[in-house]
Amino acid sequence: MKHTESRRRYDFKAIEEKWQERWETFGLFQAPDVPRPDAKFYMLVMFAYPSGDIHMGHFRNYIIGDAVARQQMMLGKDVLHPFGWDAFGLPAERAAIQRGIHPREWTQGNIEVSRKTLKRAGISFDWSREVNSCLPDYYKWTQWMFLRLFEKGLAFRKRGFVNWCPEDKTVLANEQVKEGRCERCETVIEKRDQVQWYFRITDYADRLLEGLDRLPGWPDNLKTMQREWIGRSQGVEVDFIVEETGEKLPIFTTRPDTIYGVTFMALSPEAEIVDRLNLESPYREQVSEYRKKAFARSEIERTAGGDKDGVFTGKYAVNPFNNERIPLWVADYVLGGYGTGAVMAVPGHDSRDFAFARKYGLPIRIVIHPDAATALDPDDMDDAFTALGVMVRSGPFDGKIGEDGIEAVCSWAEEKGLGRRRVNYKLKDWLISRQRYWGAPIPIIHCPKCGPVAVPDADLPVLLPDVENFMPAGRSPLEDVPEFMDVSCPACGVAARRDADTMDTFVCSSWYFLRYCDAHNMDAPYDTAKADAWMPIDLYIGGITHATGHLLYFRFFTKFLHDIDRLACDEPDLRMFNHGMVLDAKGEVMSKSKGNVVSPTDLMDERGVDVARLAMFFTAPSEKEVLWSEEGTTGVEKFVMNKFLPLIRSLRGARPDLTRTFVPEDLTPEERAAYVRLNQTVKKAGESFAALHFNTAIAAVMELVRDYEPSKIENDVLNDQIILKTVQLLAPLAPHLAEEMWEQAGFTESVFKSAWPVHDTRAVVGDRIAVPIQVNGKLRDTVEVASSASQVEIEEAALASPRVRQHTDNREIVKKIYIPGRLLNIVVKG
Ligand code: ANZ
Ligand code: ZN
Repeated sequence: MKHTESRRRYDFKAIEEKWQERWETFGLFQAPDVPRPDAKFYMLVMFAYPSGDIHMGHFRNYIIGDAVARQQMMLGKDVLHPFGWDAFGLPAERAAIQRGIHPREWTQGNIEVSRKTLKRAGISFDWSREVNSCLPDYYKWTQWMFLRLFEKGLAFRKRGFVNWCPEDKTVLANEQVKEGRCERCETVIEKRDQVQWYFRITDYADRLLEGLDRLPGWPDNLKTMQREWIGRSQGVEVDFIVEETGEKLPIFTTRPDTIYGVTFMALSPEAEIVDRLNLESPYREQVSEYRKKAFARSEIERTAGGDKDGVFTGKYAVNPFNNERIPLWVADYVLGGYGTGAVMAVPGHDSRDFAFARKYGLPIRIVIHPDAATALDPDDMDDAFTALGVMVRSGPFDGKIGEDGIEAVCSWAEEKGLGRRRVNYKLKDWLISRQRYWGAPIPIIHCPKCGPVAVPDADLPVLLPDVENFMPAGRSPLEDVPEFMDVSCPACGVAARRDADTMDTFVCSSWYFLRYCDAHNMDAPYDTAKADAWMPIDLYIGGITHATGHLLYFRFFTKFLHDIDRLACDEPDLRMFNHGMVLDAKGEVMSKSKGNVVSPTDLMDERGVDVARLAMFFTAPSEKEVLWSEEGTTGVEKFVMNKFLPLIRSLRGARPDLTRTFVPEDLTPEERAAYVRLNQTVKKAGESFAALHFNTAIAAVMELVRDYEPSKIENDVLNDQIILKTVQLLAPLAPHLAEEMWEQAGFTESVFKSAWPVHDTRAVVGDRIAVPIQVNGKLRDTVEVASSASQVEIEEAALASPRVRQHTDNREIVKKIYIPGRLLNIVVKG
């Protein structure tokens, strides 16, 4: 009962509406066209699939970005904090099909609902820059991007085995296949041989790798995932020779030092050379049977541990190093899309080859010994010896060790024309065409005379026609729309057909962050000067699920646009933050498909936006998962009602002086303690915000407020500072309440125009002080020492700091200048 009463004490609805209206009227979140140099902050959150109203997971993601954006405003930055809709693509289309309405209608409806909820939550988005990827004024430029890539040969068509989702009836990029299943509907993927459009992201593989080394603000696990996905591996291609036909059969190996240990070769079922081996009965039938079976298996099944199988072809090839006859097998542990799709099998030194050889009774030959003193016997082994070692039974290479052996074999292969050094990547070119309706049409016209011809820029956008039937049918529904399909060739004028496919939505999301910089440009995707002024992104918040998809693609686009002089930076984002998931009370990830979503709207209706926000922030640091339960809100709500809001009544109405600092002599011992406490809290909150650990900022402020006793503080300025700085520190987290209190305190401008509190470094931390340490006049670190510490002790503490030592080690210290309690400057020579 008491609870309900206390809740009535503040009319959150009225306060929220009042401030949201004012923010809008004053354009508080409207970013300038071009920010002041050195004072910009680009705060980006991943834009949303409009697949329904937003749920707790989105809510959490967006309030984190909001807190950062608002704090950056208080830090004096010009902030760009935009939002938009990733409106094309499978999820929207699938949901629309389930409900039997047009994807456009369904998408638009969801956008309206979600936008309202986000506004309701008080997120400081600059709505004047809202983008929507399914509108022609946006996808016109997605098509423009395609054409620029096409001009440079980076958008191209090729035939090959592609991932096919039988449920969605479309091809998928490698990045959209998770453990052999469609990422969206979890159907097992099939392989189909088809002509599709690709972006040549592999041309950028090395730069995408190298760039990671220049991204200290990216989490290590994310960088590792990208490195492994790109999967650079250095080796050599050696040409084996097919015995009967003399055809070259190149293999890729990272272990050329084992080449004298080859006892069979394994070809992937996809390898075209199998068709040219002139197989004889019964091998022909067996191989054909086996290949059919293999095509039906997913890549994950083929490469997982466990039984490896294959079939003998009845044919042989020759090892060019020793002219040995090597039997040719087809085995599906060899993948069609990697290296040359053929492997020289060395059972003695490769585990998969070892298992295969044991199964089919093929010889195992040891050609590497762990060291000169230890010999291996295949009969005693139950797995291959895979480490580097000493080459044996390897002709002229006997005795070569490890990397030297590898180098020697590579050089020999190149000198004798038997092969060439090669770098391979796991990364594949990005398959971007989709046989689906709901996407940006590919701006290409197929002419019987000229081949694929680009739609001229002046004819963009190629509008997506309204169709009755958008059901996926294994080919693009656009093929059945003659008004769309039948055109004349832009180059020669003869009757031609449009490309019927649409682009993967990940193409739309590869450049949206640039459109935000100049969202209404009618003549270009964005103005380069404006984009250069805002880019790179200072902080990007989104899910780790995009690690090897979107987060690679947007780096690729950035590098490409940099290369064609459309962008100065070549990495889009300085700092990446992957927020934790929101789980339901049972520990399951909240998601629409699981039907366990909790709506933030209900919570906001019941307890107010700011309590909802504070409760979410308070549960966990931003990178951690959150087990959401509404009970957690009660404690925060009590704090707001009983402690935070009433603070304003203790203001003394002294002329607010927030920058005034105090020296101990100004204050009574009790005040001194309170002053220290205040500054500790300010410092702690600043650090917590930097780490996006808003839970600890809230905890620190709660303690400050709990221990605040107005009766012990005579100094009016100090008293008011404690209250007003508390309001400021919580402002980015509970913005409506903070504004209201700030106004009640007599300020006429928004609290977000006030300066974020800075702590007084001289203020004691308990009985400790923080002393800034300079080397040659440059600030290198701050050390904490007892306030009574002597100069010698402070010097010792300074020289123990690794950040200071970086600048003093191996240099002569010529003098130390100490201003008691304020500063130590170490002067070095050399
Ligand atoms: C002979 C050999 C001997 C190998 C040995 C390894 C150890 P990464 O590092 O992933 O690039 N390989 C080559 N193409 C393949 C394909 N299409 N499908 C499956 N396996 C393939 O691995 C390169 C190694 O994987 C190559 O080196 C090859 O086996 C195999 F003691 O060649 B190795
Ligand atoms: Zn033509």
